[in-house]
Amino acid sequence: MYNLPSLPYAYGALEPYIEAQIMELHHAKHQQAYVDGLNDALKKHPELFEKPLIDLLKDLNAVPADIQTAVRNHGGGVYNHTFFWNVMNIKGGGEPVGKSGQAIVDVFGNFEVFKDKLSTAARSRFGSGWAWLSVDASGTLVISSTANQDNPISTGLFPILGLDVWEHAYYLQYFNRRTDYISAWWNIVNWKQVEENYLTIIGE
Ligand code: MN3
Repeated sequence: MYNLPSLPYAYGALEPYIEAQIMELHHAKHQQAYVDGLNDALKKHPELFEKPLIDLLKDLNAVPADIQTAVRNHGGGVYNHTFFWNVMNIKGGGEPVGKSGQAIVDVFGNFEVFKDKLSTAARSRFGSGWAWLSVDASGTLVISSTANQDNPISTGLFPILGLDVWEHAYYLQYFNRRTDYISAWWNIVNWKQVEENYLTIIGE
């Protein structure tokens, strides 16, 4: 059975950029609901509890048809949120570091261009979803966005940074102003974690 993973910091740790109340609801209620939904689905095929969640998401077609949508939505919700908590830190912000920082400059020209492109992907995601920076099969960085709780891993990409643009992630503080939330979020991007994610994926 899956349990709610603990948040790597206190609910108020990302203030003033993300208020404690949002973080508490987002973690204790929303992510918990995804955990519960995933457990309910996997109970029908308990052998799948043995498989790492990321492996289920990598190959959703291999998941039994009767729970495929539930694993996609709830499993994605569990995985994405744990990923999201880790790519944020109040000591973050500024510019990307290390090899991933260099790769961002190499692929996008400079940090400002990259920031603008990822922000646009986040802003223009219609309805609920995510914006991502991923490594593709050739090792190149790509920006994308997904609907709902879909993760790029299901389409052969390996995410190193992700931004939740569901209204539950910002509405209590930013109301309808998703753009303001996105701008604020750049102040708490944990570039050290992005670098760790990148090095793991490229095998260094
Ligand atoms: Mn969320």
